[in-house]
Amino acid sequence: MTDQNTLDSTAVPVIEPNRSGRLVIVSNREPYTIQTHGNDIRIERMPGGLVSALDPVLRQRDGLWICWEDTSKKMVEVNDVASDEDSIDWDKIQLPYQIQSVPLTQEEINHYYYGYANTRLWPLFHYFISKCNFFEEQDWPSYVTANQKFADAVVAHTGAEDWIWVQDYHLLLVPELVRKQRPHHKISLFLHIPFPALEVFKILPKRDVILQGMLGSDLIGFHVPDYATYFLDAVERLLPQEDITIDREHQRIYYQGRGIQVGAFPISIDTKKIAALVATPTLQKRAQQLRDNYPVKYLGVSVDRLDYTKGILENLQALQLFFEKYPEYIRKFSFIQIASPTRTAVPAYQRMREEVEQAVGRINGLFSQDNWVPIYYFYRRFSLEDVLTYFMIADVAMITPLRDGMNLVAKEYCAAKIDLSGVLILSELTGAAYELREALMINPFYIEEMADKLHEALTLPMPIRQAKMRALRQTVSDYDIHHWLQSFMDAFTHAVNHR
Ligand code: ADQ
Repeated sequence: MTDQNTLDSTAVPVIEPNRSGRLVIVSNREPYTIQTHGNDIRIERMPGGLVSALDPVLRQRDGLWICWEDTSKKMVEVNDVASDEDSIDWDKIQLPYQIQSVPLTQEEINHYYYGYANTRLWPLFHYFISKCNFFEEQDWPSYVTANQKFADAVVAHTGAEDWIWVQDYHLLLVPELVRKQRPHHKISLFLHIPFPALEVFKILPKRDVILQGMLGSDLIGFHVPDYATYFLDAVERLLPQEDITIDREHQRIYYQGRGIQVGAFPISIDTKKIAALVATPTLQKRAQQLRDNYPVKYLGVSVDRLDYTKGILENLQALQLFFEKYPEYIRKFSFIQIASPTRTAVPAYQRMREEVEQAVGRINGLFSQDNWVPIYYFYRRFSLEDVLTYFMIADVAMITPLRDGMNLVAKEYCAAKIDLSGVLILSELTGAAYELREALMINPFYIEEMADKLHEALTLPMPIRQAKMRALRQTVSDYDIHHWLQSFMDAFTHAVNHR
């Protein structure tokens, strides 16, 4: 049995050692999958910043992760080689810390996860009101039931000394549902997506129940100060005034005899790990070889989940306009779009995949010449090393979400540019735009500006390019994932001590 990620466990001593009690993460998704290839069993850590930040802490502190997936039984076939499930000795599989799964029925998964979470909260919180499905009556009861099951699991497996940290929009009711059963538990919540402005949040049916659910926490964290402000606005305007006092200056809410702290904690990446990886001879060589495959002077890149919030279609429109407006870049510039499959059971995502693939076909049909194509499109998940190799060879990254809580890809691109050579074009509608000020900012709804910014990026003199990238790299180095974790846990401790 191979544990793919044991090396990482040495990386980060984060939380100060004298805080007693376990860290308990409660999230929809599991931290690990178990992959089988013939008789070889691999424990593979799920990709993404959250797991890579929290995993070492949970290992060190013998933590607990409560999640929906049944990690111990999940079978994934690798390289299309089927495994014989009966031949696997499950008792021999040792996960690095306790993982407690919450059993949900298929019906609950359909309505809680695909329904309420992903066709109501996700589109609404990203300002896609027309994509919200408010008509499926079963979605809300399933969201409540699933949240109750998670809360019951928390109550069953934790004590008053533990630090319970609920993650994201799938579980907004869990803090209050735990608090009702365990009034003295230490509970926090972090929202990974934007919290929308009042006029948009108001649209959500059951908005008061959602707010009350969140207010079961001692600390509620958002990526950027504006989201925290919008949350305070919603609490102030949508809950009965006699129950609530708000101290705007200190971002505290007094509700049901408790103080609740609200704050901004911009999530980030493991900058050191990325910088170390891209400096290895293996990745340097791979990058060189990869670059030779693209017979152009300049390369652009974007890496996104294939989600309508990411602005992939708008970026493709901008690229079409770019080749129309600046034909001198024909045969000189190609763009690599890496898109990972996501929520493939949701119709809006299926439609979007078709639209993206049509747009790529249209642009390539219009402009391709001999052995040159304007857009290379990959629809699959890549390893972190592969993603980094593309960042290393790209002169420009175009990160163009129509709305994004943070956006880690923008930060990863900067971390990978150790030679300071790249230019980051970034949507001002991302959380990352609050921090990555030296990026070339674009409004993803303004296609012509995007095309012009791409031209500007490709013609930016090298000293300016380097100065911008140096400043961007300083930011992602100073405020990395460990800083995020430390500042959140410090605020959590403070909030508990000042209830
Ligand atoms: P996401 O919407 O998933 O996260 P993002 O922050 O960009 O968005 O993170 C995506 C991660 O997946 C990155 O690490 C990226 O490298 C990786 N990735 C994307 N496509 C990939 C592919 N084809 N192959 C391999 N890896 C791929 C949510 C919120 C964000 C917030 C994060 C963290 O929507 O706003 O930044 O959570 O809080």
